[in-house]
Amino acid sequence: MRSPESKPYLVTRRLIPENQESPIPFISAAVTPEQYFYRRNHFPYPAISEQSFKLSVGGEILRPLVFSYQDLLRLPSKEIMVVLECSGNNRRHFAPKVFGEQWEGGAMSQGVWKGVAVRELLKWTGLQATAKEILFEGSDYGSRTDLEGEFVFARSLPLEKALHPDTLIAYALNGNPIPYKQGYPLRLIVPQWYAMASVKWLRSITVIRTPFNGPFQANDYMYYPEKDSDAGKMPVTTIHVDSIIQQPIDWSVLEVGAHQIYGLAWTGTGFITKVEISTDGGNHWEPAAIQKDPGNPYRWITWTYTWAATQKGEYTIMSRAADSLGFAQPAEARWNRKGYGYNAYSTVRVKVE
Ligand SMILES: Nc1nc2c(c(=O)[nH]1)N[C@H]1C(S)=C(S)[C@@H](COP(=O)(O)O)O[C@H]1N2
Ligand SMILES: [Mo]
Repeated sequence: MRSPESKPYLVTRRLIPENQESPIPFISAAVTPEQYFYRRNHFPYPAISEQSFKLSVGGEILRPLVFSYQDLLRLPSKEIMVVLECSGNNRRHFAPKVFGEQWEGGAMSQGVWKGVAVRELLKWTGLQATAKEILFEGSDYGSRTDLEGEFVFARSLPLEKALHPDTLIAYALNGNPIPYKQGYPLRLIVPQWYAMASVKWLRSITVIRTPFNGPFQANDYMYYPEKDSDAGKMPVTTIHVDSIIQQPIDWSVLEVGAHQIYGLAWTGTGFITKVEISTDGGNHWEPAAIQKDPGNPYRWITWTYTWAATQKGEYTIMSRAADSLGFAQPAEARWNRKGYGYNAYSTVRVKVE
């Protein structure tokens, strides 16, 4: 284990645009400190101007409106602790290998977001009966390697999810304005969905009557189960039940004796009901003690297990979680061409000597 004085930092996958992981094994707080919050960007950071403090709402509504930052601060608000997880988290572990950022387990962070429910805004604008989806556009843009032209980062939500009382236009994180890299000044927050849905630097909301097919929706963030064809493609939506072993870290050397194995578990479907640990490569499983009544199902919970390591040797430790809707982590994740939704057992190898 690292000495307490050593300071971990983000794990760099790419610098332009910036893609860096949170040092998850060393994150002990429920709220990820700003300097350790993971960063996932498709484009260079957008410039912030006066325009960034205005949010326009248009499309299939009754009264098009522009809300200023100040307007939003005056509307009824909510504060929710939410885990944001990139759908490419742990992509690195897919076999056969897939293209894309080779994330390990740190494309994930947690914080308390404060803002106004989308449905609260729409009370002011009204909604036409033709409304099918709501489109959320960011302020960042750029080119892609697979398509001609320039694109803005934009995504839509089905009406039910957009109108869920916990789908927020956030203006604060952990009691402060949202950090620039996390979407300042306004960000959509979509609890329970992988974080591509939580559009940063939000500039406009458009209610639409036909399915949105921008590239971050129709090309990316689709599960393609086949290697050579698009057959069976399905949109990436809710977070798959998952857990991670924070300590011991992979390839640790431990002394004979008792050790705490601990980590996190989370899900986008219901809440965590069980975490189990194996210290023999998945043959036998024992329940871990899980954090009870975390208060909300959108955050991760912590768990811990006391391991009596009485024998010298090499061990493969695994964790697996299950949730209240009956989902459980599989031994092997479902392979898909773009490498989304990985949630197989978390594994670390240690040596006891
Ligand atoms: N405007 C905008 N919003 C965005 C993205 C982006 O590139 N641009 N990336 C998305 C993806 S894929 C993820 S995983 C999260 C990352 O959020 P973070 O950088 O605050 O950790 O933001 C989402 N929202
Ligand atoms: Mo992501």
